[in-house]
Parts: sequence; structure tokens; C-alpha cells
Amino acid sequence: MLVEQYAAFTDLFQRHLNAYCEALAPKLPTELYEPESYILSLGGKRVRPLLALLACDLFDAPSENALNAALSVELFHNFSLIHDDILDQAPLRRGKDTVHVKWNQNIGILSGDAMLVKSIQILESYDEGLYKRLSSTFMATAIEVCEGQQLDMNFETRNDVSVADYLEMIAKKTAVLLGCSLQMGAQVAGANLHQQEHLYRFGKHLGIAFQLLDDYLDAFAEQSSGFGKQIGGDILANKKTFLTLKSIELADNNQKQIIGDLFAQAANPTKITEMLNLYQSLGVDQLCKQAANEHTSIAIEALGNLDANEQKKNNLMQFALGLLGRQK
Ligand code: GRG
Repeated sequence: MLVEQYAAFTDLFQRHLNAYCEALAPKLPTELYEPESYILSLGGKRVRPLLALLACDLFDAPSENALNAALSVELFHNFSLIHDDILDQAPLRRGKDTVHVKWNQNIGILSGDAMLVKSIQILESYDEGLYKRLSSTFMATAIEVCEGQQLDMNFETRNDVSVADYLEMIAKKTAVLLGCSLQMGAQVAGANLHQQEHLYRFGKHLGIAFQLLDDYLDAFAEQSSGFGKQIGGDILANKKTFLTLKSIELADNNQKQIIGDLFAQAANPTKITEMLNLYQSLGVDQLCKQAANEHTSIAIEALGNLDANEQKKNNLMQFALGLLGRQK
């Protein structure tokens, strides 16, 4: 991964974020602002702000100009994590207590709301025309993220979810914000709509590929690969992923029965082994990687179509492939 090469961008953003958090410290009531500082202090990869800065730099505009757009997307991302953790009743985020565990659910809802508002308000630092373009991109994405979250929740009780439904859900819940981050960086740089659209497409399909690989690795990563999550966690939680949905699509009646029986089982190690065997016998492990590769190719093509600094484009491509754990 070319992370070292991007250290200057990451540092630039981190300094901006630190200044933002320092300004939060004296704000009252503390219950509203402390959870915000807390979640932001837990780290995270900061991929979205980095993409916003890199997109601006691609057009040889000063990346400092995109700092508030980058902050906006990172605040939004972190707000959505606070609310997502409440909806999922998750105990841990980035290895630490979630906001609703450390404080309580109502504080999580309200401090998240304040972060969402702030993420939009920050864009007011741009001149009126740019503010309008940025907020329009941002709002369209925020609505899609909401739709993605609702679709995901609906899937928990639906028995007729297709692979296409799943791809729509992950695109909205996760991938569009990556596209949006890049597009906003390009908007700050004054890039035209065509260039913005190429970058948005690049980010969106990269995000879909990333989520598909996450599904694959959740089931098939080597224990030693540093995946960072429990292998088979999705199977134990009966999550509807590409692997399960594609299996249901391809299974004969007997295999469908086995899948149904496995879903009905309580969490246990055999459940993981048997589901993995089924995935492999149906070949959905390979189909999942293939689908991820298809979306990576769409992303690569979109970046190829971009009219921007070639060297910087190439660096961004390598960075993206590094995120996916691949070399071009
Ligand atoms: C848009 C009004 C409005 C509400 C949001 C709660 C909700 C509705 C949406 C949930 C969106 C969500 C949490 C999507 C998951 C995205 C995802 C892949 C998170 C993990 O991202 P990483 O790996 O995390 O970049 P780090 O910790 O590195 O920042």
C-alpha cells in the first residue's frame, strides 16, 4: 500500500481534525459534544477524508482547500457509526465501548444528530456556488446511505432477498460515500461534471468491491492474515451476504434444505464448517471474488477515463488496489 506516500495528506487532515476536536472541548452541554470527540478519538482509517484530499490534488489544486469537505464526510461517517451501533446494539466500535454503552442510547442519538448537522454546516465555509454544489452531492448521498441502512434492516426479516438486492444495499449503505468523498474533492478543485462523475464511479465501485471482499474474507481469510475479525462471524450471525444469497440462488432443493437447517442452528463451530463446505461445493467463494474483481475493473476503467495528472492517477490506482489487497 502506498500509505507512506500519502502520509502528508493524512497528517494534514489529522491536524485539521485535531483543531476541530480542540474547539469542541469547551462546548456545553458536555453530554452532547464529548461523544463526538470520543468517537473521533478512536481513530479509524480516515479513508474518506483522504479520498477527498487526493481528488482535489489530482487536478493540481491545493489539497488544503478540500480540508472542510474532508472533515464533513468524516463527521458524517462517524455520526452514521454512532447510530448504526445503536441500531445493531453493538458493544464495541474500533475495539472500544460504543457511544451508547459509554453514555446511553439517548445521548448517542442526540450527539449523532448534532454531528450530522455539523457535517453539513461545515460546508458553509465555501463560497455560495461551491457550497450549493457540495451540499447537493452530500445530501443526495446521505439519503442513499439512509436507504441502504433501511434495506439492510429489511433484509433481516425478508426471505426473498436476491443478490441484486444485496448489491443495491451495499452500494447505498457503504459505497456511495466513497464516491461522494472523491466527487466533493473534485468539486473543490473546480473539476467539470464529467470528471466528477468518473471519480464518483471509481469510488462507488471500489466500495462495492471492498464490501464483497469483506464478505469473502469473513468466511475464508486465513487466521494469520490480519483480517481483524472473527472468521465465520457472518455465518454465526446468520447475516445475508453475497455468499449466502448466491448459494440460495444456485442450490438444489436438497442444498436449500441444508442452508435452512444451518440458519436455524444456534451459533457453533460446526455451523461454520458446514456452511463453508456448502459455499465451496457451490463455488460461491470464487463467484464472490469474481464479482469483486468485476467491480474493481469498473473502478479502474472509470479512473482511466479521468482527465487528470497521470502520475497522481496511477498513485491513486495503486492505493485503491492496495486497499483491496491486490496488485495491478
Ligand atoms: C444518513 C440520516 C442518515 C442516517 C444514517 C445509521 C445509518 C443511517 C447508516 C449506517 C451506515 C453505515 C454505518 C455503514 C457502514 C459503513 C462501513 C463499511 C463502515 C466501516 O468503515 P471503515 O472501515 O471504518 O472505513 P473506520 O473505522 O476505518 O472509519
